[in-house]
Amino acid sequence: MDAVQAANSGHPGMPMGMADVATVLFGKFLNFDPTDPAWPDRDRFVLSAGHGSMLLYALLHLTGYEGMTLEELKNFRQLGSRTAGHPEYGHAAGIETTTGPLGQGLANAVGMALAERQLRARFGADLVDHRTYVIASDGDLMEGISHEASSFAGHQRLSRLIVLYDDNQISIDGSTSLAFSDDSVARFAAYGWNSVAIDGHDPAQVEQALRAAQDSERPTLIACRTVIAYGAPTKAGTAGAHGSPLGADEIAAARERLGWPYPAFELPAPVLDAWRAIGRRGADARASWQARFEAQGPAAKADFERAQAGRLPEEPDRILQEHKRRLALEKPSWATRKASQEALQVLTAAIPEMIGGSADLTPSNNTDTKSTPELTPDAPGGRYIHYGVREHAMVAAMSGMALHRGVIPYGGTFLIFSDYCRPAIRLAALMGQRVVLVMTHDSIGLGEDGPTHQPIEHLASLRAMPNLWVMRPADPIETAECWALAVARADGPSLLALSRQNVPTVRGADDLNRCARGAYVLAEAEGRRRVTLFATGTEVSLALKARERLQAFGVGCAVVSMPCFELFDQQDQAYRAEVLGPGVRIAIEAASPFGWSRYVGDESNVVGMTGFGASAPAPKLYEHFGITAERVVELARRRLSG
Ligand SMILES: Cc1ncc(C[n+]2csc(CCOP(=O)(O)OP(=O)(O)O)c2C)c(N)n1
Repeated sequence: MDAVQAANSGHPGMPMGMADVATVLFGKFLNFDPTDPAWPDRDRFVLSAGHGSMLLYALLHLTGYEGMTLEELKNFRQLGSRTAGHPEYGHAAGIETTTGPLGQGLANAVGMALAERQLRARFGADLVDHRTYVIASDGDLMEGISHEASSFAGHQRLSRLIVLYDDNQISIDGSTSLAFSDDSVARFAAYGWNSVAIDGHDPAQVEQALRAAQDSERPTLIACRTVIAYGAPTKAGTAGAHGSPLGADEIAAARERLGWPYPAFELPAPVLDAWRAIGRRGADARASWQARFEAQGPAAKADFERAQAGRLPEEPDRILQEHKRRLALEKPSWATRKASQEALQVLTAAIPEMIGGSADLTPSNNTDTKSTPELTPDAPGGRYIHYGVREHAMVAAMSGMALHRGVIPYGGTFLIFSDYCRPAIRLAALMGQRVVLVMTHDSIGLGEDGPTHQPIEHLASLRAMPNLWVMRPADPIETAECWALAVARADGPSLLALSRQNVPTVRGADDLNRCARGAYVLAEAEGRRRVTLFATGTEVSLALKARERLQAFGVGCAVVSMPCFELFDQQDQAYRAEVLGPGVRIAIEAASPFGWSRYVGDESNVVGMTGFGASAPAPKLYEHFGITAERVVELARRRLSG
């Protein structure tokens, strides 16, 4: 309450209401060591009710995390402090994830618990034997993603997942009864969870419930009935304590009521000593883990360390080199989704950390391979996850898996359904996590399923997201290259937009990863370059056709394949100028022209889609919407003469 008051902003209610629960959890259960916050076998703690961040900062300070000084607590929510409003991953040691948008943390935790179990099966319980704890609030449970994530966790029987639900019956608008009358305990029981209700202010009940959770064969929900802003004389139990400072008078009265005579930010030695002792509690566990680790054979040790560090057994470009050479010889006409599966066959065989999955579109996304057997409760070491029709939880769980370390998650759905998981994609980008999204059926080219399934603005809107690589490869070779880039990328998510319809192989043999620069001249002009055609994905072969015709008219025309705007924008000025070239520039992409103007000047220079698609076979749709070589040629000639 003092830190929130000092910041004159923040949420005092939840930290005060859940302090009792957190004390039991940190004091008696959570396995952690502040001197080694990244110890791989630590228990994970996710504060899904991220607005209550001051609770976490206080706990990190009390238990002795080096960077979390009293100064940081005094600078809560200030520029440059470690104590951001919502605890973002990477801001301070001891913070496992960010959970600004309610429900995300809970779904991240599901991924962490899944990663833990997969790694336990792979490396053995000597090295991997921890739990994932979550504090979640009413808001977390109201959000739709909590259903997807918890239903999935129940199905997967993630028994090491333990959620402490802050059942304080208050949210921002007032009593939760305004909008929420679920029986949450029954709801989670119906998901197949071990689900109980307790008094969150009774430490004995908290301890007993946590004890029972340790042995459960199911995930556990402990609904902790608490009072928001416990101890504040007039604001406790009210929405007024949720998200505003309590005020000086209320704080003084709360001190009196709680029998806390010390001034703000002063911690009496016996209290601090007791907490620091809690912080030291995990040192022995970590030391015995270290001893078990040292006792492993050299190969197992190296493998474990490599997986934890996110280092690959070999550069993906090298892993795929032979595959690319073969493609260049055979020149298959595959859909890029099929090309993706072929690249995945090679990658997943070589990289045991890769864990695939799909939100119930496996036969469409082509995300399974010979090396990825199903991951189920009975086959926990599997490498393929049937996420069910749960796109949002899938991507959030993948972020949790990536944050856990040790696995590299990829997962598929249709590109159109990026709308259903966009918040989780955004957090993967914000947190810089290696998550690979396999998004097939990437344009009107999907055909008969029609406009509800045809992405239009999706590429543009995803390209607008910072730190997300949106890649739309043109052919099997580019698809392999984009996969290599996505898997090698350790500091952020990548999205592969892949086609349902076949495309010819347009690239030749090349040991270089040409997609790495985002765009490159695929076919240079014969004679002076007067026109440059820019295209991505399935429209690259169309651009090549248009180029042939223009060249036949004697117009020097180059085709630039542009699989990734983000990577191209990072290139130096000279390279960009060389690729962009002189003269007329036209872009071709069966999607919204939004965003292309920075390369081709004006959206009227884009052959694309301006409205929604339609239901018909793909070739008919391309013709109907005028995405044809003829139209490109016509536009180029108009621009040349204008
Ligand atoms: C997706 C999302 N929507 C809205 C918000 C804004 N918000 C923050 S906390 C909160 C609800 C607060 O109620 P509860 O979760 O019960 O927390 P408590 O009041 O108990 O602290 C809301 C709507 C948010 N953080 N994320």
